Amino acid sequence: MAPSPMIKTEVAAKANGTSKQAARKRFDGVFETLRDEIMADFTAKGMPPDAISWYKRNLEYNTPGGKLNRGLSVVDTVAILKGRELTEDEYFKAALLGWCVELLQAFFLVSDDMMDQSVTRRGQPCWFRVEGVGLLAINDSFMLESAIYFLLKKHFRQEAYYVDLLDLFHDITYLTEVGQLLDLITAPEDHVDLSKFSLERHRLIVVYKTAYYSFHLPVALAMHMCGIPSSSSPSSSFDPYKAAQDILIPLGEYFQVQDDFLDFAGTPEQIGKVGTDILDNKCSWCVNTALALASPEQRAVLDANYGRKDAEKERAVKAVYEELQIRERYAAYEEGAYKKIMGLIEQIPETPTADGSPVLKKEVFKVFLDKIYKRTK
Ligand code: DMA
Ligand code: MG
Ligand code: MG
Ligand code: MG
Repeated sequence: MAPSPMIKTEVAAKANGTSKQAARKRFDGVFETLRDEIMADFTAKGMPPDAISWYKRNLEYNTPGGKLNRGLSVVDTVAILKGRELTEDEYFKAALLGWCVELLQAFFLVSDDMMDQSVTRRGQPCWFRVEGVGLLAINDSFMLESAIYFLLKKHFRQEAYYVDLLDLFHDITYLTEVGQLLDLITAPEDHVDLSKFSLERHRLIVVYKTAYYSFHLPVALAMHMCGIPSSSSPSSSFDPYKAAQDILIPLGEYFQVQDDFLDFAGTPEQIGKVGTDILDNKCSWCVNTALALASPEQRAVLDANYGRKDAEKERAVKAVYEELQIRERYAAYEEGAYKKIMGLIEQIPETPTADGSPVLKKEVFKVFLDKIYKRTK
């Protein structure tokens, strides 16, 4: 008997799952090599055993263990741009850049969890909450950041594009810090003022705090590694980095709206963290959408209960969200965002260059979009 289409799809999904697992395992293997390199250098500086085990634990607790979407996307993008399987050396270099993105993220997350007073991250206590860590986590976050520049120097110092990699990490770190600033000053802990919120303000925050480092950075790193020039030819005004950014920023905005929605609607088992946005007075997509729709009575409930560090008040806000059908609004937003981004991707030119150097490909962005579309974690 021929297998039903349903079973075929399940088989395909399983095969896909297995290859995803294999890709992750290979990528994890590179982390171990890089961690050993970082630790060998640290040890060679004459560090004592307690310092060695501290740094190692910091790296291991905070760097792997996430979804690794950002890191793996560097590898995927390099493979798509080259249009063939990567050599062992190319794979290692792409994965190394991927782990540098993950280290940058680890640096941001350790500090973000302290500033947001979060409880769990990736299904375990936030690093600063671990017994004996506390405020030392501030310095630990700096050391995660420094590991990026150690690795880049060790492996890319001789490449013509080394300075482009440094510029990218520096520029994007700054933009992300700007985003964290906007996020935090829009949501002061001791003063709730919902009139400061708007979807415009929200867009600005998420573009800076998430989109640049999560979406633009991995793709731009891969493009540099593949030798894509910043202008396709001296006579052309087409800049592939700008073209990529014009898609990746809206994509990142959509991703952070998902993060905001899941903070409200996801279970801790799903998302690996406990949502704190309502308690923390965050300028989240959910509250902005609710504010735009609320009746005067609902607005009064939001004003009296939002950002108050009180579980009962958090429940009152969530009840207003349900009344306003935030889940349905989100589903509609998601469909709209998907269509809009697909439209942008279709406009990317794929004209071959005269010298045969790699060009931007639509596939890079389609893979990204498919990875996050309808995500639940
Ligand atoms: C995190 O934003 C931003 C950075 C730069 C780490 P967030 O506080 O919404 O993230 P999370 O919900 O994961 O704490
Ligand atoms: Mg946070
Ligand atoms: Mg935050
Ligand atoms: Mg969040």
